[in-house]
Amino acid sequence: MLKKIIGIGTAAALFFSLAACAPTADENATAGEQVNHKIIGIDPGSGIMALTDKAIKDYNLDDWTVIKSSGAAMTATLKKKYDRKKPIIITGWTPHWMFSRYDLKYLDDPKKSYGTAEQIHTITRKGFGNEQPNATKLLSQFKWTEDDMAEVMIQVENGTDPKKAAASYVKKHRDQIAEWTKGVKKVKGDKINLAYVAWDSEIASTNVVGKVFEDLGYNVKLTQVEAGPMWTAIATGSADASLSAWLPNTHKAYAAKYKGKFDDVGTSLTGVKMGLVVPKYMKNVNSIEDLKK
Ligand code: PBE
Repeated sequence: MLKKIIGIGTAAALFFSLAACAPTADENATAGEQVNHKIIGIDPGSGIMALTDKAIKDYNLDDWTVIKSSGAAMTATLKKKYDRKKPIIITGWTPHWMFSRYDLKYLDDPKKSYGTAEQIHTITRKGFGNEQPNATKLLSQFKWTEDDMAEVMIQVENGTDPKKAAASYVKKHRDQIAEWTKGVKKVKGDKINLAYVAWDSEIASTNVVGKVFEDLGYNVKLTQVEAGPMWTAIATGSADASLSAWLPNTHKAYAAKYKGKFDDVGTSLTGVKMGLVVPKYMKNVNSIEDLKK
């Protein structure tokens, strides 16, 4: 009788130790096995999704799938996984607040699928520069750094309304705003329509520049659209300007499609980056090459 009880106990112990082993065995799995060969992507029209499809071809990652979602859904999934130290691979870009909130790393991209030097450009519809040289002056003088943008992005991520975060940035950086508005005159209700995509980086820039325009007396409209419609809006003239153009790589296809139908009036941020991103606790993967294993 006693032996039987011990027997059951042993079986139960074995069962539980096997169950406890499962995550350990998981740690020895390849990154592909750990995440079911799935990359958590963002909105399908974004450049990073097109570049990720290209990376899948460049690296022969035939058995991988890129999940379409949105910037917000992707960061929500990242939070869920990160909090439990679970494996995850996302499409990521810098500047983004996620790099200050979490310990993340870019996977090396030896084949340069995601390009090399990239900048955020300001574009306007054709003819806007002649019609509204004053507004265009501000648009082309708008320049800031990754740290500047992060100030706004982190506030928004912490729950501050983007308009309020932008206003507090403008209040705090008077010298910088003086540079952007050098030679720009005050107006009385001139209209400007800025089209943007709801990526955290562009929510920040568009709200800040919108606030500066407002303080100059402009009647500002911020129009939130998807990436494709954003480019179409500028090309067809239904929006005046956008601060959301990532060039030369990310939005290459859009810029080619609408060649001659928009004006590139300046670069607001340089040294931006894009690629596949994982938490640093995923020690078994450092390069996109490793995803083939
Ligand atoms: N992004 C952020 C955009 C540009 C800005 C990298 C998500 C894109 O992929 O189109």
